[in-house]
Amino acid sequence: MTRQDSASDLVSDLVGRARDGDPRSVGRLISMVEDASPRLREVAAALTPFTGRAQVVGLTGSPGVGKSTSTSVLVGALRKQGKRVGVLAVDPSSPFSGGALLGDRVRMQEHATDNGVFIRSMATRGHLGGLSWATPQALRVLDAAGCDIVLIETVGVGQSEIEIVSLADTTVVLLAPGMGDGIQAAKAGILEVADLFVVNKADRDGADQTVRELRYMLSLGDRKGHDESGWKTPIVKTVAARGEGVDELVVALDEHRQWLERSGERDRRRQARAEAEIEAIILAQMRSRIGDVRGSGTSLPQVAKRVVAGELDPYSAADDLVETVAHRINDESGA
Ligand SMILES: Nc1nc2c(ncn2[C@@H]2O[C@H](COP(=O)(O)OP(=O)(O)OP(=O)(O)O)[C@@H](O)[C@H]2O)c(=O)[nH]1
Ligand SMILES: [Mg+2]
Repeated sequence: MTRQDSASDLVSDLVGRARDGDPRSVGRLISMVEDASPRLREVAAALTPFTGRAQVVGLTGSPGVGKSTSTSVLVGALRKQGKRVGVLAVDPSSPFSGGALLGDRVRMQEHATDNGVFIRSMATRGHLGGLSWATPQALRVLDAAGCDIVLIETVGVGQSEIEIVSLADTTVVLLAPGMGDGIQAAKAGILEVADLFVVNKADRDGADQTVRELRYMLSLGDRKGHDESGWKTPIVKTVAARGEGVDELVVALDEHRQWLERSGERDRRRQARAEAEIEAIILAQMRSRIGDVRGSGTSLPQVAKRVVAGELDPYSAADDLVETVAHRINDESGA
């Protein structure tokens, strides 16, 4: 047996065991994609036939709004229905969350021994290739492992969160009363991406006020792909800390899943997701090859010299280099 054979056996073995629900195999596969293992391509190829089943749900909102608490009670409610659940907690790069992750782990402890739940945190910092690249791969692992639903928790309302949220079939935006969240959300464009709002901490004063503000803002917005295709963004009030409103949230998530299928919106979103993913892979490949092009004795210094000498314009020079890069990628994938 060649080394190549035993490597592919390992991957298909892992995929097989992950599909049987073995948490260690799921963990190893996610590590392989996270670390950009040399077998990444093989892993992706082995997983692909088993993907496309899971409903991917993104939960986002300001720090401390109750995402982890909500995720945890959601997991409990979904497990009661016999669903297999994956959780990706995206470790935020924001300094706010210093101790939060530990808290999350403690909270998630009650699910840690449950074989129908896979929980994984992913770091945004110092990540090879960046999170936008690793998260879809990790999602694919959980999807292939037979998760009916995968919850992705991300902090904040910034650009990178919106990026991650764009991986989801269903995007849940959490707000809490009195945090000025509504206005912030509108500013960050999060109103447009939300399929469902949760006003958590409804045990506090001002929850109804937040719901009203939100309704008002939703009524103003021209929200593409939502209203016109028949989805009316629900607002669910919860007290996640006491598990209140979670059943309503589960119902709303399921209604959105059904609507996605019925309206064709799910396929549209997944198409867009796949396009973005392929694009990201291409760009990453190009970028690494540009590194080669920059090396001494390669084409960049040479063409730059010709630009300086006035023999070549920089656009033509760039065209030449892009062609060189493309050739190298071709050669490599053909090899
Ligand atoms: N009063 C009240 N407190 C809550 C509720 N839900 C969560 N909390 C509390 O709010 C705090 C933050 O909750 P988390 O679930 O960690 O919030 P998070 O959004 O995951 O926080 P980060 O991950 O740090 O952004 C914790 O102390 C929770 O116990 C609720 O419904 N009511
Ligand atoms: Mg959290």
